[in-house]
Amino acid sequence: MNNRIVFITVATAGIGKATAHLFAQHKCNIVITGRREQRLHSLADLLGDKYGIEVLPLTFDVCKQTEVQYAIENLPTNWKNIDVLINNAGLAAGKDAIQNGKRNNWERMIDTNVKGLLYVSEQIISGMIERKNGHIINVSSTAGKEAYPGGNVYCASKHAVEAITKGMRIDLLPHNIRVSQISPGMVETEFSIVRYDGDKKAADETYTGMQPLKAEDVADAIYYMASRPAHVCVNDLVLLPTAQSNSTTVFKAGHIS
Ligand code: 8X3
Repeated sequence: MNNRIVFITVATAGIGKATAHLFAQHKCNIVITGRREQRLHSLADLLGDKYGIEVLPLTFDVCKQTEVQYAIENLPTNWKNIDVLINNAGLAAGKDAIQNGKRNNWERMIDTNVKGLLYVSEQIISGMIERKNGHIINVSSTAGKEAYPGGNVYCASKHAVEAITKGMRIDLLPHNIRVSQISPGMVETEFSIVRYDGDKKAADETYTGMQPLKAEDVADAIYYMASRPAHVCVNDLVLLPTAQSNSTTVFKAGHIS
């Protein structure tokens, strides 16, 4: 993977950050994006110093199409040939039953998980087509496989990611572009803190009594997909903690819940 250019959306925390570290360790040059400029620049400095690679921090919100387009159209020439795009930006907001759901939460999830992924991909796919080379890795979820109580719109957004992944793979087939997806189950990151709007107690309870995946476990699987030989495409990698068999069946504190 030496000297490959890897573009990771929202690398300031969680899976994105762990993935940035792992690809940097493998001597890739990394574009990291996010909205939190200070965190992004600190991470860029850290990765560059620690691994001796080039890092380009790009501050934009994936939900804002014009910001996405401006940032990617104006990439410095030596950063334009992106080899791997990792569409990591995504969130869950709320876990209310559909009848109690908040419209603002629905919009945030659809804007980030679906529209954001499309806005970024659109800007990067054209160059990959010209070069007849590229790999897109979409971070989906087990929520893209099945619905669960209170998951409604989050699950819908991840089902959309799964459909977009499959569609991309069909449409980009003649252009030698690999399209992969990773579908993790429970991963302990800021995910649940965001989902429960900062309620740390509710977030902690999600994982109490069981061992969830770590961001590094998911990064490891993403790196595995990206580092296969060019003729191999891992279409989908479903990764769950040993203590979870599907979205609704988890072995917690000695009981199935
Ligand atoms: C994260 C997994 O089970 O919280 O996407 O939906 S879950």
